[in-house]
Amino acid sequence: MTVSDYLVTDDLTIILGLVGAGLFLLHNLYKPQSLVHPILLGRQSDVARVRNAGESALYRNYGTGMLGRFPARPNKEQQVLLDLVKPEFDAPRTLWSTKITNLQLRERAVNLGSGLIKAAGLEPEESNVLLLLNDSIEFLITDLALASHSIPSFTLASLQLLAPVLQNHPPSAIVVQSDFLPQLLELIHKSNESVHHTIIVVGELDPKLQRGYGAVKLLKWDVMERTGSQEKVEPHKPGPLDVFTVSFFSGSSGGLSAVSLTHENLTAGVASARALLPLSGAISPLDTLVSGHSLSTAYGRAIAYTAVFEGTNFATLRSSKLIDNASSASLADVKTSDAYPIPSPTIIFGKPSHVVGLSTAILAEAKKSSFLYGLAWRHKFSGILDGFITKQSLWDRLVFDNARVKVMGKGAGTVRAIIASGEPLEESAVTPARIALSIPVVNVYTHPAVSGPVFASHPLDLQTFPAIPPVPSATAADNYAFTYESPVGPPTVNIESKLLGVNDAAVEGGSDPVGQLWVRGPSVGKLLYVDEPEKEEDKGWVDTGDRARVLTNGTFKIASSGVLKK
Ligand SMILES: *[C@@H]1O[C@H](CO)[C@@H](O)[C@H](O)[C@H]1NC(C)=O
Ligand SMILES: *[C@@H]1O[C@H](CO)[C@@H](O)[C@H](O)[C@H]1NC(C)=O
Ligand SMILES: *[C@@H]1O[C@H](CO)[C@@H](O)[C@H](O)[C@H]1NC(C)=O
Ligand SMILES: *[C@@H]1O[C@H](CO)[C@@H](O)[C@H](O)[C@H]1NC(C)=O
Ligand SMILES: CC(=O)N[C@H]1CO[C@H](CO)[C@@H](O)[C@@H]1O
Repeated sequence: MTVSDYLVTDDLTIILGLVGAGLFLLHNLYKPQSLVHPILLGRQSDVARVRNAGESALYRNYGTGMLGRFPARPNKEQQVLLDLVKPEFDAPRTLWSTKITNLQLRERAVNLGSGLIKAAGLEPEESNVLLLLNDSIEFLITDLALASHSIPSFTLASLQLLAPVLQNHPPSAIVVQSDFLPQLLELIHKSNESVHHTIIVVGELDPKLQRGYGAVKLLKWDVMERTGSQEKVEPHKPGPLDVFTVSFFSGSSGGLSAVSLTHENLTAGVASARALLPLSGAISPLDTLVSGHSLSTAYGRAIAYTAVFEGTNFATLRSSKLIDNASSASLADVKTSDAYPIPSPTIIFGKPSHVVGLSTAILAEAKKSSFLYGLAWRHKFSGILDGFITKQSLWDRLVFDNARVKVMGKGAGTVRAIIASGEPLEESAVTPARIALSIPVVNVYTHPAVSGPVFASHPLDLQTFPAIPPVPSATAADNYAFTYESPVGPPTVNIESKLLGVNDAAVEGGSDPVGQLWVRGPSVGKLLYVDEPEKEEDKGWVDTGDRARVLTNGTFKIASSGVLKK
């Protein structure tokens, strides 16, 4: 053995020693800090000190406070719908397939509005117009045009409501996309309502149809817009307290229900939706929002206008189509926004099934392609127990990044939050989704009578209390056991809520209040016809028809299918 051999060994020892010391230091220096302090998560609502017998106390968002005023609009300038298209913001962005600036959008709305008054004979404060359109720029322009002239629009949460609405609340005019026109004419013909109808058609108009249904006035949307551009009509300026839309939906027992929304109810919904993400990650014009919620619903409308207000790119998923909707909210559905010339999505307003579809596929892919999957899962999981999640760890680089790219394509690098609502998100699906996606997954409770979110979980709240198996297999069937409760966080900034029919003795005894959920606030509309007679409004309170439980920290859980586990 030579002297240099010793030297080599010594070097190696030193290097190993240094590496060991380095790792030790790294581990201690970089021990993840909880993204949000657990004390904040311990008190998420402001709870009134007193409560009425048989009712829970009132709950409000902690940020709003019991004495605070609700932020009924994003800024004081946004009084009515058109104000959400900020005139001072002039960067173009893409809405579905159209690259457009705010001034162009405003001008198109003015032109169409003028055309609808001049050429279609609609009358401010007299007419009302049913929108039978897929989510599209035409929907948005029509909506803005009607709202600016104080002509309320009607929307249907699903096409099944069309026949009962035509029969019971015939509108003065209908804006319909051309592919649905034949069915619409057939329906009008059958319901003997043809005399009153003016129909404005988006897309190509088949001249044969005009002849077949003589009593119906068929006009082209394009022509209305063009006519209006030549002869402008002064808008009939609405006030924030005026009703701008009536949104029809099926009530909890399946009957026809409707809610009227004022301009203020919608600007409030936009203000609530903006507050879903932490200030540090607020929505900005650099974002691309993608939504799986139809503009024909109060929530979907608020999301679309949030995108308009923030100047982001925006498109909707195929499952949100009102007409010819064969799509379910699945993994494939998330990718349908790729069909639009928008940048890769950054924020997805989807459904729980979108989240589960994505995370199941990512975990399955990761498991298939990396032997480190189990180890990686355990490390990410232990981070979550510390309240910490990142997409930038070693384990992401080694295991999850590739799987995300395989499943999400470009979106793997760009999507920075998923907001899930519309169905219960099963508790057991949440942690796997956080590991798979490693971005905020916000669980939201919405209601057809409320624009914007009602309840929403804290985006950085990673707390999980039920036992989670450390390394679950990555298939949906054996992992996501059905549960009845999903925590949806505290009321959002424009909501106050209470539970009715609570057991006083149990609540005095310290149990969580459980009862019928009622909500009130600037983003809550006015119920017009309710399917069950006993559901009456009471000083702006609306019965959601859902049962809920409220936890000590002011977060709510909704019972799905009317059964609440005690
Ligand atoms: C329409 O009118 C015809 C004849 O007047 C009548 O038989 C039919 O029941 C009516 N349909 C509806 C849906 O009212
Ligand atoms: C909806 O908006 C109107 C004003 O536009 C407001 O008076 C009402 O309180 C809002 N709805 C509720 C339930 O608060
Ligand atoms: C479209 O279909 C999906 C799945 O069937 C459903 O969840 C969604 O609500 C529908 N959208 C509309 C606007 O009807
Ligand atoms: C507080 O709320 C969260 C939901 O945001 C819930 O998961 C958790 O169980 C609650 N924590 C406590 C200590 O009650
Ligand atoms: C996604 C989708 O099918 N959108 C359609 C909805 O309706 C408009 C208006 O007819 C079409 O242009 C869209 O292609």
